Amino acid sequence: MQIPRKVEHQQTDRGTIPVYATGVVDQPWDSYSATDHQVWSQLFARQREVLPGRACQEFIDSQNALHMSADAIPKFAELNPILRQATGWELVGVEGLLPEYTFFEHLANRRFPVTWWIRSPDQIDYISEPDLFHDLFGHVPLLMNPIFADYMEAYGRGAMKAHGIGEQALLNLTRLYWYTVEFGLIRTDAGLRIYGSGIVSSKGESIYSLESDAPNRLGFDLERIMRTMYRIDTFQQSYFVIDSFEQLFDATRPDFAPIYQRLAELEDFPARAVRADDTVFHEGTREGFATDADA
Ligand code: HBI
Ligand code: FE
Repeated sequence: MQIPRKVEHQQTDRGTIPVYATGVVDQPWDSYSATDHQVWSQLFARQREVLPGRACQEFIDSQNALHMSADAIPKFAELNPILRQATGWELVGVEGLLPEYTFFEHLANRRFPVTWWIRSPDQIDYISEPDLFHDLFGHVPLLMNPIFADYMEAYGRGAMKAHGIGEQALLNLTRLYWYTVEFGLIRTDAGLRIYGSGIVSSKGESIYSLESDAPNRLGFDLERIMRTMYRIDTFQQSYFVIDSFEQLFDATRPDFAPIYQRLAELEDFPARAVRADDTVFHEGTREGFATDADA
């Protein structure tokens, strides 16, 4: 099998320049080095240490149902039959970040793009783009949950339409993805839990998102989220909390066009804002457990 390209952002002295891939590739599982498997194993074990009691139970159960383990990088060909059986989703290998429309089109067809390469040991604690660990460990498990799986397809369909409407509509939807799929929290009888992929694939943010008193934790509100900016280079300054995956899926039912029109006339909110009509959760338990997000 030909080994696909490793398409990464370019690091220049003027910062990171994104480089996009578009094709679908087979996972070159036999080409993974011992170091690749070791990076997976170390990240998997570290996250599975901090997530029980922090990640929602559906996430943990789904990862187990996919037989993911610290032993080795999972094989897409072994995950796909389980995933297809559960919700009709499947993984497709990609070389790196996809152009937005390409990405949305995959989601709309129940295909999740998973980067085939894994970060190098010196990127263990942070990598600016989605690698195999972020995608496979973080995004794939919840695709086993039927309601969340429906939400992801509905999101993809909505995002494809937003792409045709214009920049502001697309920005509104990208924020929705960011504050739910990537950095969402969910209420449970036992308290707030994590379901966002960007959080579950980061040890620091798995702890910070639930326990620090620095960030806001606000009740899910579609239009509030669509108006809220975000930063990609620090822990989140605000998290949005859903009551259930049903609530998330129901939010995608209405036609978004009138919402985009209304929001286009209104100002955006900084990531740190708390508004008078926000529902605020007071769950942070570690006083002053801040990070550079407060810098
Ligand atoms: N490409 N491979 C890949 N993975 C992503 O998560 C991704 C992408 N392209 C665009 C994109 N995400 C964003 O549009 C979404 O996060 C909204
Ligand atoms: Fe992601």
